[in-house]
Amino acid sequence: MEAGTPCARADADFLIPRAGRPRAPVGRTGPMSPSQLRRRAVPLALGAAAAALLATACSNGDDQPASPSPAPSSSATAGTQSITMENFAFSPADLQVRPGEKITVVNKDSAAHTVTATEGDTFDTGNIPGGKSGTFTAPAEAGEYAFVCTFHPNMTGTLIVR
Ligand SMILES: [Cu+2]
Repeated sequence: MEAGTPCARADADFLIPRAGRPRAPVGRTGPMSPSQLRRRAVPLALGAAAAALLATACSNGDDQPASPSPAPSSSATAGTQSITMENFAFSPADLQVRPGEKITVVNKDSAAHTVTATEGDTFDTGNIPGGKSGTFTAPAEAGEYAFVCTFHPNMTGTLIVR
């Protein structure tokens, strides 16, 4: 079914025989013969079947397929940590990672940026051109490591390793 197709539930509802629907005139021709009963029953059965089909197709189209496996819930898996550079700022500015964890750095600006440890040469992505991404590895020792973009000293952040 195409996305956005209106649900046919209203039509299906229309097809469902209702208790309140006017009945065929009674008493004019006397009790109905078995063949008359059959003729009268068939359209109703078809209508109910069509309604059921429509309802089924409708619910199948609207509902997401039931997924037996829930989405992974672990957030500290290696390789999932990332820093985004956007509008000349790091996001998040303070990132907590595990020792030795690999961190992806995505530059969404057009200008080049870096993630460079302020003290020593603990970690450094080097030049990440605009629209590109890079990686670096967190220090093995726990602690808080300030970092900066070497091109834009007002771009600062802290890597918290624990
Ligand atoms: Cu920069």
